[in-house]
Amino acid sequence: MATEQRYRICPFCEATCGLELSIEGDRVGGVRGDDADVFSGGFLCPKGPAIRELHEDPDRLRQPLIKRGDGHQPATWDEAFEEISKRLGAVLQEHGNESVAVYLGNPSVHNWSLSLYSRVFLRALQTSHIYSASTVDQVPKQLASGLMFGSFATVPVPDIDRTDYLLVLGANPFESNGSLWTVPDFPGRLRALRQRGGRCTVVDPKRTRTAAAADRHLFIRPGTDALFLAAIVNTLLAEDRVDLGRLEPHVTGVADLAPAFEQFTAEAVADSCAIAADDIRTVARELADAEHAAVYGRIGTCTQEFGTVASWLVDVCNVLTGNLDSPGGVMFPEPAAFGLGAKAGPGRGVTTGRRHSRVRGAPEVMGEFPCSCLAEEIETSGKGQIRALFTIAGNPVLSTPNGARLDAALRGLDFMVSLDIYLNETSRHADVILPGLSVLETSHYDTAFPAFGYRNAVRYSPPVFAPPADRPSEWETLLRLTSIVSNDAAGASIEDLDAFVLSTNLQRYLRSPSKIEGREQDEILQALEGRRGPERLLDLALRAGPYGDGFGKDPQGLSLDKLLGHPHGIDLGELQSRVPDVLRTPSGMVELAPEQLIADLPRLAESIGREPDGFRLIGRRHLRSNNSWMHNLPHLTRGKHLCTLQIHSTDAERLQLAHGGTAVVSSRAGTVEVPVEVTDEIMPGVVSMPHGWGHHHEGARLSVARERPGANSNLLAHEHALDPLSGNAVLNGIPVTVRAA
Ligand SMILES: Nc1nc2c(c(=O)[nH]1)N[C@H]1C(S)=C(S)[C@@H](COP(=O)(O)OP(=O)(O)OC[C@H]3O[C@@H](n4cnc5c(=O)[nH]c(N)nc54)[C@H](O)[C@@H]3O)O[C@H]1N2
Ligand SMILES: Nc1nc2c(c(=O)[nH]1)N[C@H]1C(S)=C(S)[C@@H](COP(=O)(O)OP(=O)(O)OC[C@H]3O[C@@H](n4cnc5c(=O)[nH]c(N)nc54)[C@H](O)[C@@H]3O)O[C@H]1N2
Ligand code: SF4
Ligand SMILES: [Mo]
Repeated sequence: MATEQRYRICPFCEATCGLELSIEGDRVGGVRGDDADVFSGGFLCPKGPAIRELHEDPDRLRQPLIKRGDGHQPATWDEAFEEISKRLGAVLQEHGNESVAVYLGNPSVHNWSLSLYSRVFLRALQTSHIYSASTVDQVPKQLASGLMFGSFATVPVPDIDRTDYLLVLGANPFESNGSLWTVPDFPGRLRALRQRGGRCTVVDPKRTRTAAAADRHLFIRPGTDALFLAAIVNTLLAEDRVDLGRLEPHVTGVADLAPAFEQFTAEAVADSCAIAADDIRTVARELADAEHAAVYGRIGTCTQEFGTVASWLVDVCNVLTGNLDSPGGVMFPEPAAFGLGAKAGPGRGVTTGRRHSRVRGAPEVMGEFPCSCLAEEIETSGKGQIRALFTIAGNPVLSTPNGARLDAALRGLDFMVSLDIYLNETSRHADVILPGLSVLETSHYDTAFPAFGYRNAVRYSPPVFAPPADRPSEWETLLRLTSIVSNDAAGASIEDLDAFVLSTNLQRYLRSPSKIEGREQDEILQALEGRRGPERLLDLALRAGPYGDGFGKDPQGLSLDKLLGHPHGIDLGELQSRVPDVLRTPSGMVELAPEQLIADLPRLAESIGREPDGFRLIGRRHLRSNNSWMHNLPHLTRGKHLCTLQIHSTDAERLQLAHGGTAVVSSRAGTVEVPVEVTDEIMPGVVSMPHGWGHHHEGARLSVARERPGANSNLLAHEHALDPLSGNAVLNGIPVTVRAA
């Protein structure tokens, strides 16, 4: 049979590698990295080729399921929507929209059908009960960026190919392949950095593969990055090493820093961080002295008690050393579509706390409540109690704190719908499960990640296989749900609703600075004819966007037609300086000392000298695993079991824990049993366990994963341990006790 080469951007992680698939008829022969991809250049990790196993996985759902009695039975799409219409309709009628909640999971950002159309569904639903994986992840960084730069989506990334000094805290891109930083082949780029004479320092309680490849690794006590960075800021100020460079006229708040950071000397924080004062000062001096330096922090700095302050201080260091928005420093990528839009003067900035959660009064951030509040909002009766839940590509039973409590709470719902491709720990509670298409049956465009790219580029993948005729794309599913929750008796068709979505998108471009500002709506609509769904929104966004053809204004510019002629993507060049245009703060400047963040420093100061009792638990990632949901793919699951408790040999010896034996780990939230892995790569006093495991639940359909279920580390995370500013869960630095089973 003839083999045909097809190209598909990998949807599994933020590196967004281009894959080359050999297609033999209706089967995938092989998968390799696409050497010609303008952005990833052939790089891939073991999860990329697993796209074939995902496509073929017999457990992957291919038709809706409805829960009847104890089990889930296959149903037609019409039956499934009818069931939702009937049962959700009853909940809405009796308890109102405020009784319906939505939880959005991580793949909803990697799947453009979901990312573009779940917004439409949420708008129609009009509930404040919105939860997502963002509050077990990156909200602290988005909040800090929002306060400094004026938009939650404006996060600078290291310009790694031009930097001389990279400081990495709480990230392990050798395993994760980067996050809030789209950087395929981080290992190769780090090697190149060092070969051209640059240096890299990694701060992490574990000597990770990233740390081992760096020039210097500093062990840090979990949860103390904000103190470490505060001492760097203190040193830069005290030693007069501040130089804002080109950014000088665009920064406000510098003078507020000195009094706020006076007490955070290297000496004051050294014991708390378990890093020598001299080492802290050395890092500060290296940052200041490097021609081009970049500081980057991720999961380890976000999912902790001081996540927002730590995330803020990362960029304070970048600004004070003249490295923000400067080549070789940290820069703001400019995506070809779905970006911020052109500048219209100072912006509105960001606000939080416009609402507070019903049960514990947690402030809304980015329109969401912390996902740690979900269980109590379901359990606690009263007006606004959650009676119905939609999960969209999420598995909160395994991914969020105190999964056991949530697991039990989900049983108490009147009605639940999961948009998911598996019957798993979370979706087993759903009354109706609506599956998406196979990744190979959908087109792909990354709506979010180009805003974090190490370089500007634009890429689109058409579907590899035609989807089965009777199966909707997820955007169509979401529009049908939109119609149901809108109580649209007339039954607007998908095409009508989609036309409405297009029109709202179009109005924004026509009314604000863009390549089509002030143009005639009909002229643009006519030019977009022939496409529907996400493709039509993309064509509009590309053409009205910064590199677009402006519908005739700039014939060389981008359009979807043009992009279709470039299966390996189009490179849009190195990152460019974008301040002040990228700023949306009320002052129109970089706000270096936002009041809300300065006000959190006394809480940080109180943590100095707090002695840890017992162990601190941290998380980790593995190349062959992806959060909770790729454990059913045989190639990724073979070999050494990944779900172990890593512990230093001196600690293991003291506790008489043998390598391969079983440890009992307890926190104030719960207890798990997990196999022991003794390693000197981890800091004494710290233990590490990956998340996303615990696939033993009855009623799930994960035949491979349940063979080696592992233990759920989130049974140890407490739903009340949060960073109060962002509502993000504390998943690293959890106090635990450890003993032999
Ligand atoms: N202890 C601890 N907990 C953590 C973390 C940690 O570091 N430590 N990390 C956190 C982070 S960063 C994240 S992002 C969260 C993730 O949290 P979640 O997003 O809640 O969990 P995932 O494991 O990503 O689950 C994704 C779900 O989407 C489904 N899915 C996959 N592809 C598709 C698709 O195309 N369509 C649909 N409809 N469904 C799909 C999968 O079957 C699965 O049910 O976990 C968090 N939890
Ligand atoms: N293979 C794989 N890749 C993934 C994922 C996956 O599950 N598997 N998940 C994806 C997702 S959703 C995300 S958000 C990204 C996350 O991407 P990364 O942020 O790179 O995530 P991790 O690999 O967990 O790295 C976090 C590091 O923080 C360290 N750490 C823990 N506590 C602290 C602390 O208090 N201070 C400091 N300085 N360090 C600490 C840990 O030891 C670990 O090395 O990865 C993405 N990529
Ligand atoms: S690093 Fe791996 S999972 Fe991430 S995009 Fe590339 S191939 Fe896919
Ligand atoms: Mo994440």
